[in-house]
Amino acid sequence: MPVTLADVNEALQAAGLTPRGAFNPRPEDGVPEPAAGRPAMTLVLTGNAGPAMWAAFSAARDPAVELLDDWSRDVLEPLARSFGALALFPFQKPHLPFQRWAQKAEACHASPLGMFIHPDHGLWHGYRGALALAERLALPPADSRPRPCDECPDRPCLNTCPVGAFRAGGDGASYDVPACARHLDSPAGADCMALGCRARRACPEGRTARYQPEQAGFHMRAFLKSRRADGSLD
Ligand code: B12
Ligand code: SF4
Ligand code: SF4
Repeated sequence: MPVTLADVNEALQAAGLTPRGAFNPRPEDGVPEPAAGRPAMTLVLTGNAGPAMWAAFSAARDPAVELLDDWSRDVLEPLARSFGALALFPFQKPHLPFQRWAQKAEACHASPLGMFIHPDHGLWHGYRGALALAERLALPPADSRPRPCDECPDRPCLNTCPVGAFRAGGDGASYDVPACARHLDSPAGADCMALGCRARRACPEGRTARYQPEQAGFHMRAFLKSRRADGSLD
């Protein structure tokens, strides 16, 4: 029986991951070949939107000491092999253009913060990996819902950061990473550290998809740790 998108999505969900759309790539999309001489004909994205991924990760691993990236690799690599696919990750280097791919796979759009916004999940979603298949799977029509930011004249996300880390007109390129990291590393940053980025929380979209404090704190600690490691706090 040929593989279908429903088969792949079912396996992802069983592993605690949320299917995040799929598309049939072109060479300019830069999707690595699943096997030598066999170009990727389908890319299936996966990640988190809603509580499923955090529930699966925190049940399988101790979030106080274990890395989400390690769990993602351990879950996705065998799953990819079972479909003859290549597993790709947002954290692998050189960085793969996951956000460009997301725009082709789902109704995802760049927000003024750089993070992508989705009509259902707002800013509260992410990517844990993708499966590149040499087979061309039949896909549903693209979801062409518009960017929520176009109907948001006040743009509260841009004036809520206590250190003004995001500038109007930004596309992520104007995100002042050192200012953000220094704030998070100070007592005044306790609110962002415990509940997640205040600018992200100001967005009215996808409120029900907001990360719970346990997950929000986990991501913020991982972010601050990585900033310490790359010298952003020096
Ligand atoms: C490098 C990186 C960062 C860097 C630098 C960003 C920069 N200014 O360049 C730093 C470390 C600062 C960063 C921070 C964060 N990031 Co980041 N980051 C990445 C990473 C690994 C690579 C981006 C890249 O260079 N891609 C290569 C280019 C060629 O791909 P692209 O798709 O064409 O590039 C797009 C992005 O670079 C985007 N972009 C540009 N600048 C920025 C800045 C920010 C903050 C973001 C989120 C995106 C963004 O615009 C490009 C055009 O579409 C991606 C994963 C990935 N592989 O894409 C995650 C990713 C973009 N980050 C993500 C997130 C969630 C964050 C954080 C919110 C982490 C957190 N706390 O949870 C923080 C923001 C801190 C905060 N205030 O909360 C998510 C975004 C999910 C979404 N909803 O869109 C991604 C996709 C990772 C994931 N696993 O889902 N990030
Ligand atoms: S607050 Fe408005 S402009 Fe900012 S991300 Fe949310 S919908 Fe977009
Ligand atoms: S985490 Fe806090 S300091 Fe950093 S950008 Fe978001 S609101 Fe600003």
